[in-house]
Amino acid sequence: MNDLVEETLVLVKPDGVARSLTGEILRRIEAKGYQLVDIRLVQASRELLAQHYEEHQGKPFYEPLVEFMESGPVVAMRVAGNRVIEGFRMLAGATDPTLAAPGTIRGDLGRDWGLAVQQNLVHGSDSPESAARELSLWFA
Ligand code: DAT
Ligand code: MG
Repeated sequence: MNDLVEETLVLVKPDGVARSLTGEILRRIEAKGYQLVDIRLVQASRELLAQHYEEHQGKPFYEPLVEFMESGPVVAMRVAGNRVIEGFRMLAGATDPTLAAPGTIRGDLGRDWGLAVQQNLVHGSDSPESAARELSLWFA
C-alpha cells in the first residue's frame, strides 16, 4: 500500500444478487487486481438509500430507484487499489446497460427491462468525496 491507494464503495444491486451474479462481479474486480477489504449482505433501509442517493432526489427515476434498491438484499464491498474509483467505473460500464460497452459488467450482464429505473447490477462511487461519504454510510 502507498499513499495513492484509494478505496471505493461497490454495491451489487438487488438484480445482481437475485440473478446470482455476485461471484461473477467479484471475480472481475479481483481479476483486475483490486483488493477486497470488506464485504456485507445488507437489506438497505429507506433512510440509508435516501442518504446514498441524495444527489438524485427530485429526479423522475428517484422513487423507482429507491424502491428497486430496497426490493431485496444488496452486497456492499469496500474495494481498494490505485485509481480504483475510476477503474471500477470503467469495469462497470455506462449507466444505461443497452449502451454499456461489451466487456463491462453492465454491457455483458445487463439489459433494459422496460422499467422506470435502469437495473444495471452495480453501483460504484464516482469521486473520492463520494467514496468517503458512501463508505461511511454502508460500513458505519
Ligand atoms: P451511475 O449508477 O452510473 O453512477 P447515476 O448515479 O446517474 O448512475 O444514477 C443512479 C442510478 O439511477 C443508475 O445506476 C440507474 C438509475 N438511473 C440513472 N439515470 C436514469 C435514467 N435516466 N432513467 C432510468 N434510470 C436511471
Ligand atoms: Mg452514480
